[in-house]
Amino acid sequence: MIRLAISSAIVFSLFVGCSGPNQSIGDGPFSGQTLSVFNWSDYIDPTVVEEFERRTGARVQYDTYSSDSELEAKLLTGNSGYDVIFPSDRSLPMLLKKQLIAKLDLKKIPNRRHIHPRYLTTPADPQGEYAVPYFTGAVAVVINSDHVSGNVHSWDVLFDPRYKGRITMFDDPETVVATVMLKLGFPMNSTEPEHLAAVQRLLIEQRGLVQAYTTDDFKERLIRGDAWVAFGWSGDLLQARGEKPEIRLVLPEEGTMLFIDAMCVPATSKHFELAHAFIDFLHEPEIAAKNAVFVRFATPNRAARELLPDDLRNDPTVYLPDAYADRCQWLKDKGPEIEKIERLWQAVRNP
Ligand code: N2P
Repeated sequence: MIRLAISSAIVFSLFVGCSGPNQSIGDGPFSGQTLSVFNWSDYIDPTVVEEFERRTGARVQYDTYSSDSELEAKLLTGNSGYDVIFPSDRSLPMLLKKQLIAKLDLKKIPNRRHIHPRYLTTPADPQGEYAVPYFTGAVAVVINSDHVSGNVHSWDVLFDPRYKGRITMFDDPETVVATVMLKLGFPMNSTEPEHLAAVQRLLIEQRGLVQAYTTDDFKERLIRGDAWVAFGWSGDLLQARGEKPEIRLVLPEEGTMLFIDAMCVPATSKHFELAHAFIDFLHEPEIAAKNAVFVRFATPNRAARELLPDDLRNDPTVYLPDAYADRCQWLKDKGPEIEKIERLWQAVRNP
């Protein structure tokens, strides 16, 4: 986790109301209850969680993960003990199919009305009854402009031998393969053997340049100045830029992979009411906006977006212009073909 010192976050917190000084944890409609939350790392403003505790009297037990597979493994054990989780568009269909997610009571989530309708339903959840969108974003590249010269506009910089030992790559086979497909001009979700072979060759060639394969530690490495080129989630990369202004985010011209994460209640949750209260709270426009300032991903909450400081509301690396979004794609469920990608990754990582 990193602490953020984004000036707009501080300014912003001045006009987002907090509960009165007399209210402390212990009072409130859910006092004595504990809500167990399992979310991606660096994906919530901690003061928002505190505010929820103050208002409701509940305690929040907050754990984090850094990959879809970590969340899936936890849920597949049967009783994870969690009350709210944040699956991505890639995990959700599988979790639904295995009946691991509870149907929501949408009447208890009135703030859902602020969410742009385009995000409310998905083929896996056609009525939007199981998942409430949280944030959407992309994967991207950042460079440290003190060390990386030239007009960087492509995924190519991740494969540039001049930056040997200064590059971090994601440790996430499907995402890496998807973006290398785009770099090579193939369809992002391709599982064609010759496309996969070309991706594998390139990733093996790149191996000697890579400082670390990581899905969360790239941020600290960038901030310390150890990494100069990093592959990461767009919001996390922007969080790093907030700490180190020489960092520059590149949305590669070849396009990129988009994702959306949703909030769900696991079927085993024993705090159904409280879980709904938390999901609804996170979509109160002021709270959602405060959270969006912190995490730097795109909020699907239209009322919250209106409340953002101008620079963030209009940042094209957060709210992608249509012309760029048209070049981007979502992951498709690859079914058993996913094994091909796993084998490829084994060959790259464990030769
Ligand atoms: C937040 C990671 C974003 C989640 N640190 C990607 N699904």
